[in-house]
Amino acid sequence: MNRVRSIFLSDIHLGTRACQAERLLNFMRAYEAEHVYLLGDIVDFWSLGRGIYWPPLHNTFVQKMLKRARHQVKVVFVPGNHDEALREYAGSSFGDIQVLREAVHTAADGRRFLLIHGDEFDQITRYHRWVALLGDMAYGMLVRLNFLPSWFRRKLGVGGYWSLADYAKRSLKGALEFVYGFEESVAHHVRRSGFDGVVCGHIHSAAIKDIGGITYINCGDWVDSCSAIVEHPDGRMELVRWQEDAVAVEELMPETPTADLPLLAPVVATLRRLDPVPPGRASIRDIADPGTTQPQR
Ligand SMILES: [Mn+2]
Repeated sequence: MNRVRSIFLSDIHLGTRACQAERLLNFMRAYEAEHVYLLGDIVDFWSLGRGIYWPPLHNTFVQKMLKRARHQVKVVFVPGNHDEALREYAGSSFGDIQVLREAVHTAADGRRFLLIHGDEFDQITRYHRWVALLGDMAYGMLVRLNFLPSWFRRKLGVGGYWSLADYAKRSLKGALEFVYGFEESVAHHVRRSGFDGVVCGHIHSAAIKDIGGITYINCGDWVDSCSAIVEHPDGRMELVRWQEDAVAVEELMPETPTADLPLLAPVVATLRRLDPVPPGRASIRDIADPGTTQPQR
């Protein structure tokens, strides 16, 4: 058992099949802390809205959090965009879990951190919510169902070769630009607000780095990278990548979804126009079943 001062988690996406609840529970078993911060997208209501998926392990995580909160651990929950329905409960609490729109954490070394989910700094989810929602479904479809691209190309009468691998490679540059832009705008905001640093989530890209004198920290996610931030008793922050073997999977599938949303939106629109699909094929509504969707940011 590792004793740390704080644990920071985000983007767990309970309620989706992609959520790595078992690994998360193993991680939580290994760490004891005075503070636990849940920084958004803990429960994926977007996915649950398309159908309920709630296995026992997801329930176990919630129960464990409530139990820790009852036993003198300060548990704070800052809702994200996938659990934004809970933002209206900011200021109240679930059991002993405090719900806040944003929080401030003073580290053992005196540094003051702003704690947010971060979607307000994502230009796409902020200004084009419908694109984000459609992209959320489209991403899952494209990742899981390889037959789709060739199928809709055939329907459209467009020739040529299209592969997911090419698509992922082409979008990698866009993904990097997206991550960079997000980190910069978060750091800019935090600097102006007078904090020493920020702990956030949302983009599923874990990091601890200095951006122009600001300590930028991102918790990552529990969908594929399985990462968390811990604060040691002396205030030192550490990025924990739980089970390094997950890295290979990350490399296969770059974390690009939000950056690709403008590209995916017409795809979804096209698929919708073509629905109902030929007999024997799943309809778009079946395809969008939460069981087959990869949650994103
Ligand atoms: Mn998010």
